[in-house]
Amino acid sequence: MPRSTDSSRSVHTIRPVLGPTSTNSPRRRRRPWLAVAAFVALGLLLPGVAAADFWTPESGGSSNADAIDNLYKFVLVIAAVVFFGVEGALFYSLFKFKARKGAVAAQIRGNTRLEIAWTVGAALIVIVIAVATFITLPSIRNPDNSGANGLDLASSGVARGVQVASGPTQKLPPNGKSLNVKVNGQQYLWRFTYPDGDKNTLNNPFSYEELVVPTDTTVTLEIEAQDVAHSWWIPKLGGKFDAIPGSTNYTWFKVPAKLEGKVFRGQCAELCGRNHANMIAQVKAVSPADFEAYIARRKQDTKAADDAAAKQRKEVEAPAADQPAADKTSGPTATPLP
Ligand SMILES: [Cu+2]
Repeated sequence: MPRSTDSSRSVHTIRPVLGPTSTNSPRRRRRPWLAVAAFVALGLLLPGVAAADFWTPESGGSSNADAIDNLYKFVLVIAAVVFFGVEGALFYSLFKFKARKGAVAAQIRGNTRLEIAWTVGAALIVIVIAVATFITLPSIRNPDNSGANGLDLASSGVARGVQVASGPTQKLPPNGKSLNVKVNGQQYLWRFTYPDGDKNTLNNPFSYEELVVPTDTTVTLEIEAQDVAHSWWIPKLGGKFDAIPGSTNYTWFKVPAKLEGKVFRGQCAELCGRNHANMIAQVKAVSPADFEAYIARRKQDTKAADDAAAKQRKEVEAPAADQPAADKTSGPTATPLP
């Protein structure tokens, strides 16, 4: 029977491997080291292959996102050194001091110098990470001034006078000027209200889902929600910010001029209901001139829609006022009640 032939052959092929002489062959002893070497090589290769976005936060759209990413990379390198150091020592000891059957383990008790060394070493690592974090934090939290090629926030134009200082929690650029956009999370979309330079906030241009911003311009965001908790997150432009009803969160970003035309995608990062997965958001970076044209177009569109609505209302109301006689003489309303 073919089955018995197979099994007898497999027994013959397994036996030499399990035999006492085979475990001592240099080829088999080298294998664990090969596995460790392959593991280390894979660990070193992966960051390059997967790029930074796998190991560290996405970045590239704004300097504060880059600063967050750099901080993560810094900590990652330290963590990698510690990880490979500890794992390397562990595997080295495992194989180097592997005891054979019947061997009696040496009884070792403490090593004061070694214990002090790894306590001080760990404390030093924490201090280095803390210092690096506190040095980097201002560039993450404090908005930068707009660049020379950004939207002219001080002069005339659609978005003139757009800086808003709305309290101690909102950080403004050193020159106090930013393009301040209100971000409102609602089940299940984002509404963006742009400044328009006048005091009437009811006629401000707005958009849904896509926020259009000028490049090289500091954009500050006031993040709110009108129903449940949402979370604003465009990964390439910085960290997440909760959008909470009754509370305002602030963040900022500045898209470099070279990224004109780029669209940064994100989506609500807080489970906010059954349509949460569709609550997408994107930020489109355009040139300052295109931004002004966009705002002008939004205003025009809103005005056209308002005018059309007013006209429609007039048309709906008009027949009742124009044809009172016709209604009395014919139709169901003319029939007298019994
Ligand atoms: Cu949401």
